[in-house]
Amino acid sequence: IVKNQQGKPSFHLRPPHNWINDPNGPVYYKGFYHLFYQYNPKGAVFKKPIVWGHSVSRDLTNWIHLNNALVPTDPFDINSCYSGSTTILPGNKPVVLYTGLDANNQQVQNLAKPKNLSDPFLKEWIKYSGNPLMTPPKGVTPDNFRDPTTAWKGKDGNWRVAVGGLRGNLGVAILYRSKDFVHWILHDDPLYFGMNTGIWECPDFYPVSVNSRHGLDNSVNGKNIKYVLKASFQSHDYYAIGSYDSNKDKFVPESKGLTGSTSDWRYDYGKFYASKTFYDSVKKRRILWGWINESDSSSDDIKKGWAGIQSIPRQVYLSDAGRQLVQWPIEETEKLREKHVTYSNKKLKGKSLFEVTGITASQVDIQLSFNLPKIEEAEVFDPKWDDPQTLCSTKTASASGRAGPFGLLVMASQDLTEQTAVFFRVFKDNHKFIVLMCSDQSRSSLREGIDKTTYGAFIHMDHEDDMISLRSLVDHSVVESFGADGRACITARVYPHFHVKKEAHLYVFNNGSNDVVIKTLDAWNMKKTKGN
Ligand code: DQQ
Repeated sequence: IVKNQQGKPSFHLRPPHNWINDPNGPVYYKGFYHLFYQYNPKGAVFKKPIVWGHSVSRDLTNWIHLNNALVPTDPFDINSCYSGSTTILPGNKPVVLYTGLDANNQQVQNLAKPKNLSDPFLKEWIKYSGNPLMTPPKGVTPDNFRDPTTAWKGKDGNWRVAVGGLRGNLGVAILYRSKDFVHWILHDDPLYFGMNTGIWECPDFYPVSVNSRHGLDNSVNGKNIKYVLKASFQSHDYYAIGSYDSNKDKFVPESKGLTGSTSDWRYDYGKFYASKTFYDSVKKRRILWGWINESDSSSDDIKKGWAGIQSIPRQVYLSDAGRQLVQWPIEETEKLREKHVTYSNKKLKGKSLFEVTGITASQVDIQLSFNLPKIEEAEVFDPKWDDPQTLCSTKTASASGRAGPFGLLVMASQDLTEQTAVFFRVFKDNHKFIVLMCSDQSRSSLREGIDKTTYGAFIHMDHEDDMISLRSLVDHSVVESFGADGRACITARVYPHFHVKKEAHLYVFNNGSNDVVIKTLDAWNMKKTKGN
């Protein structure tokens, strides 16, 4: 039997054919979750005109693919409908702000409303006749002005929205204000900016609760709230945590800014771009979606007839210490689990490997917690190591250390000639520990012409943490990994050759000299979802 030869996902969202990229306008409305996305209806490559594809779901896991929601029709968007966001206006009325490529290929911001608010599918959209609402302001070139955020209401009752852009050498979140959602006035200063980052695409700005995992509506006011500003640039989604000065309409980061350096926070240290959050009022949580692009070549994609995946939706909230965000696959993901295997208190001796059998390793959710009995023997961290990705590329899964590497080999062939290693290595740093989390794709496929870059992230552990957890969602060609309960995430794309005809294997390994204890291991087969 030829199994899933194209690496097509079974429980990640994407339409049956063609190219997709950024998630757009996620929203919950009358019983359905909506996700729109950048879509080329004519092929598996990025090519204008781009439209808004549209899928709906009751549970964020099974999807119905609908007709395109926004397609180029008017001078203000005739060359493409680029990214944008939904805002729910008072009276539960969703509206969309999106970027149009106008007749001169200039980037402008447009408004669209549902034709029929009694249709929970929101199938038809009407573009406002007065579009565009915003054109590139002074100092911003016509091709550097795009991707409006969800709007939020200030204390004065007026709306605010941020649009991504480039002004001189500054990546900017350009701020506008409006009383009526139609007339928008440019604010002199941006909400925030970054120096020499290049254009900021797909900004996202939202409040997070300091003392709860519950999400907050974008327009919330009150105490115990911090703000997150995310911008997409240089192929990554960077975020900062800070406060929002609503009088000056400025974001003030509390420590790290948005500079594009290896010390900035990232949602994901692998493939994950142009992401967007929305507030789910039903379950009172904030959900993050990101675009995961292919790592094979464009001619491979044309052969496959599809390219691009939306990530598993992730709940986002502030970590206990409040310094960073934590991400975790939404709880609905657990409903897809079927066949289960489990182990506990299993010792993994130095330089050993064991296979997790009894599940379908190409479609699995696996969760483990590791404990290191002699953690004080870990090697000392060298402060010169500032780039975890580089460190993972030199300290690979086969380079033995004392406390690690240990972790998973996913999408592995039986003879291990093809394997993707997701693993940890622990270092001592004064009285604390630094964990290096890696996803090593260098041996993921015998095929050539695939981007096999290794990814890495640092996780700072407190002395009390004597356990480190790892969860990986493996779905044929996509591996989404969550380290230390979601404090570092790495998403990778893999295209093993063996997968065409044979089943994948899953292993746990310890290549360090010291023993590691698997406190718990749970692995489940994942169901194929509707829409796949
Ligand atoms: N993708 C869209 C733009 C956005 C970019 C075009 C980010 O609106 O800036 O498909 O991936």
